[in-house]
Amino acid sequence: MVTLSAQPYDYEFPTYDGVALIIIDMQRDFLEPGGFGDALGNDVSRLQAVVPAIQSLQQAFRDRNLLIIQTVEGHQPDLSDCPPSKRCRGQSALKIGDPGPMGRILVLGEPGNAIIPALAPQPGEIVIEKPGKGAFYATPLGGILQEHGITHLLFTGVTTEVCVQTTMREANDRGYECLLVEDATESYFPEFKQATLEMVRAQGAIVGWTATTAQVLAALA
Ligand code: C5J
Repeated sequence: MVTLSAQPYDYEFPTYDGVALIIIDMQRDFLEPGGFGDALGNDVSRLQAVVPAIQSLQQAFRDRNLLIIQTVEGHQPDLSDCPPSKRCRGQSALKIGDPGPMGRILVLGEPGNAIIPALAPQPGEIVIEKPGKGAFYATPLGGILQEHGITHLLFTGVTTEVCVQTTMREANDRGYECLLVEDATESYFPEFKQATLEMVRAQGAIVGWTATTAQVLAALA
């Protein structure tokens, strides 16, 4: 059994092969000016801070040949998978599907919808396209995890309280042992990030564990 020092208590996994790194939505649409996050009025520069931590986890998983799954939030060009409730929410000038400086906002295949170059997947690595906030909804993620025999998920990415937390809760309900990497996730709202860290590990890890990148790397070493 491998023991990873975490909160609220040690996180344990039987084999490295059963652990996957999940990198949520590290896309230009959320991290760069002119994308979806910016259109909603957020300071997107805040999210850049976690890129080095995610890079170091990505490298550690690549070095060990362990499963890495990235997600991207985006919609089909005809917006058939975007409910009007989602498109209209926020009353912003630029809505999902509108042309922006990086192409159409939150549309799959547009330049702004791509994963940032610093975290670009290597050939063969899995990228899940998702129309919702949770990565299990309307995607093949569940089947892929089962095929690979995954039981433990390490979560990173943005934003902590929206797509990361939604996916972590979906995974927890499906029986996965989930850990959120504290300094590898970020929010436009620092207080929401802090609240998320506290709520997932409260009540004896009711949603899951939290640990730092250094603690995860120590367990992988
Ligand atoms: C949002 C996300 N915040 N990736 N998406 O709309 O968290």
